[in-house]
Amino acid sequence: MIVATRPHALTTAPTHYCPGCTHGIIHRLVAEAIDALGIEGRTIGIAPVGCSVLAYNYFNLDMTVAAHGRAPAVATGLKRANPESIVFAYQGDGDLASIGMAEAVHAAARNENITVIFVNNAIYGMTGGQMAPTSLPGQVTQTSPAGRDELLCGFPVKVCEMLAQLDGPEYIARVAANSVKNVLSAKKAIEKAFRNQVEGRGFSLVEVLSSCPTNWGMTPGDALGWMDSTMIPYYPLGVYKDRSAKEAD
Ligand SMILES: Cc1ncc(C[n+]2csc(CCOP(=O)(O)OP(=O)(O)O)c2C)c(N)n1
Ligand code: SF4
Repeated sequence: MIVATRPHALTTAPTHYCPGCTHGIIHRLVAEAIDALGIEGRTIGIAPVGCSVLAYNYFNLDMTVAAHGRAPAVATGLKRANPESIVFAYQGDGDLASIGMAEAVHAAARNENITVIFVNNAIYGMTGGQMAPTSLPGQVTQTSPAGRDELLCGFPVKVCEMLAQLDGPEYIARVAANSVKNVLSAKKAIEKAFRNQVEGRGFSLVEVLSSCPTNWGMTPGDALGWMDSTMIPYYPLGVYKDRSAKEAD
């Protein structure tokens, strides 16, 4: 009996991700959503800068790449020019919440009919572990060796809480990729974010809390535990905005 198989929307290429990195799980969840909705033939993905820049090698889809942070702007153009296509941006927290903040906020405010998968690992992974806008208070990074000092560096940006204040977006949710239970919830949220686009409902963003054991300086197991003990309490999981649920009330 087959209990699990590779989603068709993933290629067979071995990934370059570090052991214990949850980018791979998140790729799988995106591919499973695309398989489930039967949209592989019309889906276009946008790879970011950051560790997932090679996502175009792993998705069995039409893929393109955007300059740092610009994926929601590229997605807007692709979707408006090809309304039948299903367009998603896959972005890290350095990419989306730092240099790309304006693009993300305005795409949400415009309620562009696109899907954004926002992978928050609280650090700049690819470039060697610098502090990100999402690094936690007190978090040790290469550029905050004594821990993030909010008086000096400001407070972390809570993207879901911020975007949910806008009238524009259809669906904003935060999930995590650190346990079986959380991965199953993440799967549902990601599928909903794609289904919303198929149904023409508008902008959907799923923030997925993700691990970076390499730059956090932890074993893969400890990294998943740190997400439970420290990251999730600061970034509570849940649905922050869901217009379809409101309509059903
Ligand atoms: C305009 C610009 N500035 C800076 C960089 C360097 N850069 C590449 S990846 C990256 C950090 C990416 O971090 P994140 O988006 O959190 O993704 P992760 O690698 O953690 O998955 C930076 C600063 C760049 N490529 N382009
Ligand atoms: S550096 Fe961090 S985010 Fe990048 S692949 Fe390794 S564990 Fe994943």
